[in-house]
Amino acid sequence: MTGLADLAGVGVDRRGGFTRHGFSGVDLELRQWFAEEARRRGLDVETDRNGNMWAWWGPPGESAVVTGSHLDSVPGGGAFDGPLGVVAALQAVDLLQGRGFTPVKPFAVVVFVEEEGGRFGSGCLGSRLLTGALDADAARRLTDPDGVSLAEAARAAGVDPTRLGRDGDALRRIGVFVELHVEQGRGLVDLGAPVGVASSILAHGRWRFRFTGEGNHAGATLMGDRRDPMLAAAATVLAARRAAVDNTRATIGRLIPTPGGTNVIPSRVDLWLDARAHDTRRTRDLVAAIAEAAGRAAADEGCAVEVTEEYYGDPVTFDAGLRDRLVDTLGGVPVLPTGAGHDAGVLAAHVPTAMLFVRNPTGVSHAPEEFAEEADCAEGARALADVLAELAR
Ligand code: HGY
Ligand code: MN
Ligand code: MN
Repeated sequence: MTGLADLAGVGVDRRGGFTRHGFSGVDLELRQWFAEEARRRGLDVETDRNGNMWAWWGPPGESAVVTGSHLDSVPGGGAFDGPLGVVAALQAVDLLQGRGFTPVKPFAVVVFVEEEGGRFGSGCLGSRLLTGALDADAARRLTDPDGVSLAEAARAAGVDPTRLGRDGDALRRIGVFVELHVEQGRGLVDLGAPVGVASSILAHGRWRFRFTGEGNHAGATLMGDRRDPMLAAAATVLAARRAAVDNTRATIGRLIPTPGGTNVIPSRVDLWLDARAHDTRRTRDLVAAIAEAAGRAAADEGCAVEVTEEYYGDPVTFDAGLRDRLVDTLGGVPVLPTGAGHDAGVLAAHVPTAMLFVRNPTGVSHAPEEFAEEADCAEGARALADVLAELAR
């Protein structure tokens, strides 16, 4: 897809894949690309108080038909998670304009900021600020690994941090939201279909486990004299694996020792748990079991542990009427759940929301190997155009 090719050189991570974080220099390049692409199509671009970008086809208005996704990525992420939804939205505008279609309802393409939470740790940052799901003061205090606050980063990107917060005007403008996304899983592959419609999203959240012990010398400290937080952290990683049963999911992809020297017993180890399940109770039970194991492991090593919830999203069931209307418009396509969170999942609590998925041949995502065939991406853009025409007429 041409749009994705435009972005192939933006935010390339030397470890593989892409690292594109919100309000970063890379994000600025992505924003400039989106604004140029939108203006080339005669769309009027504005940035809302939370840094989300809106490209309006015709005058902004309430009850708009809105589509779009995000451009940021996880560290070392793939090329499709997020950008495919934005590129497909722009291509859907091309298709509709090519058909001589003019939306009767207000119509916008949106790019939400920092959906992955890769920089500030809080997922769906832009959409949760917009809906009020994330408190503005708490957001302003978020910091990245270098200690830069969201307020500082937003200001550097031209977004006034004092205005971050619930945006009732923007929310009222959304009549319906449809997000196209590369499937993160093998549902469509196994069904042999290029496009599908989402039914639901797992409950999911992120918790920081901070283990503190006693920093010391790797050679001069006998094993029996240590209070090594790395051992408690390691035991917790294994406990998370054991606790994740009955289709619940526990992942620890990020673990940071302080100070992090090869010949240094760390004084502190931070790890982050991503936990997911079909409902809130099972998600919180999973986290509680892992936290209990962490407490035991810390005590065994003469260490302490502090667990902090950094983000939580309830399970989502998409609007059944809208879901079925999309399936009908597309002549009957599969309906399938997802284990991945999305801005659409945040908006679903406020406005009728739906998602379209594009087949991912391997199902792999959040990795450089993430992929979707050109033909399936084009099929997705056509499906999105058909759905938007149906909704905007
Ligand atoms: O983490 C997720 O599920 C999404 O990709 N942000
Ligand atoms: Mn993602
Ligand atoms: Mn995504």
